[in-house]
Amino acid sequence: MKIIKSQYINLLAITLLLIAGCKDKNQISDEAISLQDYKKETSINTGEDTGVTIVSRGMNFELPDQIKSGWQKITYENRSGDTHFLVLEKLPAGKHIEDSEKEVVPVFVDAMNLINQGDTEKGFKKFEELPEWFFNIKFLGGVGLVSPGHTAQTTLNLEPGNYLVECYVKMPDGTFHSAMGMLEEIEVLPAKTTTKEPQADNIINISTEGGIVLENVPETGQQKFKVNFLDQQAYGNFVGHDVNLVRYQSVEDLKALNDWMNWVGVDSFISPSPKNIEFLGGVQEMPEGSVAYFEADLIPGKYALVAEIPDPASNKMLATFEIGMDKL
Ligand SMILES: [Cu+2]
Repeated sequence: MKIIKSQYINLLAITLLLIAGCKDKNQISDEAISLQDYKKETSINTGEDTGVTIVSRGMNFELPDQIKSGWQKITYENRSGDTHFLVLEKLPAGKHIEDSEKEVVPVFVDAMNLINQGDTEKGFKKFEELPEWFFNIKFLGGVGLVSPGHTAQTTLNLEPGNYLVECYVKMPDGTFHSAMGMLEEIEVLPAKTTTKEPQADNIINISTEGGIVLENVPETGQQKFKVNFLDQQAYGNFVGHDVNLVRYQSVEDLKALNDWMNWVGVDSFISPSPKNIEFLGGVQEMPEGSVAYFEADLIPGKYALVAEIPDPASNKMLATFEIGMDKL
């Protein structure tokens, strides 16, 4: 097996390694108990018409074990003090989070230890021990970045399967949130919802060449955005482009935002996120040809649509717009 079979390898390398060695079961026992209770209460919430709600109160996701496939409106309530997102990573058939922990995580722990010790070559060679199925994980959307105290809605047409649900924003010391408990599994059932594809007020096209293009200026109030993934590719941070809606105050804020969006950067993609930046959701990366929707309640102000890639501005993936400024 070649070392680099997937452009996602390094991202997954780091994100999956985190599971190991980091979760102190004693420390999180109280949280784990309450999460279990929550799951009991919500396991019947499979998202029929009303959609599914996922909540973070700390470094966690409270979510049902199973949801229906088809069009699903995911409401993500970030009740924690940190910025998060959630990306859905479809596992190959028959694979579960336990398989990742058993077959993938140890490889990454060993590899990253070697890399951290300065033996980069040996470290990367370690990745050859990854199981074949690891390279068949698919990123199929999710909710964009959401600032503390905000709730965001994203609607996806989900295909059945088992998914990892992950946030890999970083702690101030560089530890990924997935290592702190923000990695879960959810099963998308063959049974479909009766939910119809949403109608959008605004169209966003995203592509490698064109960047992020907003076809019209949104109005104030509750707005629905349709995101068309015209193509997809991996960037210098090993992930593909996505769309995140941001409210900001000044041009200086945009510079900080542009620097922050690259998780590979030592000082970037760390919560708390830059001041004066409010993340309002969006759609995580999806394959070429995919379509997804997100909603936001827009008040008069300055907004940007930004992708989670290195230097989004130079890739035409930091698009700004203003609404209702005359009403301020
Ligand atoms: Cu997070």
